[in-house]
Amino acid sequence: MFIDECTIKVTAGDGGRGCSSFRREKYEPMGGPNGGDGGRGGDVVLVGDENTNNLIDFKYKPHWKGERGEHGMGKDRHGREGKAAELRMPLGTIVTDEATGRVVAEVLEQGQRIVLCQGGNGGWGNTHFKSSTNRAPRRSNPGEIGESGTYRLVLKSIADVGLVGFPNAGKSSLTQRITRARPRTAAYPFTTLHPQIGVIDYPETYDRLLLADVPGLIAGASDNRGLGHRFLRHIERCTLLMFLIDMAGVDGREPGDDYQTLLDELGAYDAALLAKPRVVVANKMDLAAAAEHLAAFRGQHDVEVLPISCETQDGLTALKSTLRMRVEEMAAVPVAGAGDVNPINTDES
Ligand SMILES: Nc1nc2c(ncn2[C@@H]2O[C@H](COP(=O)(O)OP(=O)(O)OP(=O)(O)O)[C@@H](O)[C@H]2O)c(=O)[nH]1
Ligand SMILES: [Mg+2]
Repeated sequence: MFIDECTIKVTAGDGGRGCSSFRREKYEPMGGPNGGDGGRGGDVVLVGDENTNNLIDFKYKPHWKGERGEHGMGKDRHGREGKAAELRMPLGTIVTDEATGRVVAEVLEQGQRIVLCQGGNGGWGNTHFKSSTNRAPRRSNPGEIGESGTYRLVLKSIADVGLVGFPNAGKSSLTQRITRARPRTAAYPFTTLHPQIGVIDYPETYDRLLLADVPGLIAGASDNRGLGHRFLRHIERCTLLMFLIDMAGVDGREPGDDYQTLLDELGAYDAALLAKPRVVVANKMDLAAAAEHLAAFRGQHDVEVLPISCETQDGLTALKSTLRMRVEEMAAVPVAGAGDVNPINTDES
């Protein structure tokens, strides 16, 4: 199952208690205070993990706790620090504090560590309280309580190129052809039920692009027809959108209408998607009807169209280099929408 939103409850560990004790040895009367400090409680830490693209772990295990710090002990022994709770999150996870409704963190990079809740400090042992006037303090501090909270997680996958198209247009076939991902393909609509990310390799230059294969869109998706359009969040952060059109009209629709419908549905979800640069790709050019449809399409829409066939693999090399060129062009321009999310601990109201 694919989960891209859920709520978690986390609690960092409390600090350990400070200890109150006195040195006791044979022939050593009046030994001084020697109570150790409590250990710090374990933090709750988010760790970016590129090997997962799913929040399912958190759906089924919504409670996470940092370990309590160990209590201080006699003979000046300090308590051990509590172990942190490490939550391995897919890249692209946005974390909102339910109490304030504010975004507190965004996991973007492999290995990135974000402390979501801090463990409590350990309490002081009674050695800290000795002074010239009180040489036998009995006072020690309790540990601090660890921070806690309820957080909403929303995954918006990170990819350079997002695929947009009707069911059966060949999105997954194309993903199979140009990446190492192996999404299922079949001759019926809605084969793909959740987003999958594939890597397009450019061995000559060691470059790579991430491609997001998402479920198909249909007319009325914004009114929840088909799979709805909620999954479009997974292309929100793409630099470039690739519109894949079944140019042979295998399912009996007009390719030109398909393109318009896709634009309408994207706009209904979020107009910002229409502002993104796009590449229009005509698939299934190996089929007989395709050439004629392509000519008609070019008459209808004033966009550049790249003809390909996933079947014969024609045009795929050209497509790959176009994608790279367009993404690189955009890398020079600041991406709209990037930086909307504040990293943790920034102060702005
Ligand atoms: N003739 C021909 N058939 C193709 C081509 N590309 C894909 N197909 C076929 O079209 C059908 C649908 O392909 P998929 O890749 O599953 O389509 P999809 O867009 O991922 O579909 P959903 O996941 O259902 O949204 C499959 O039967 C493919 O074999 C092509 O270039 N030529
Ligand atoms: Mg598919």
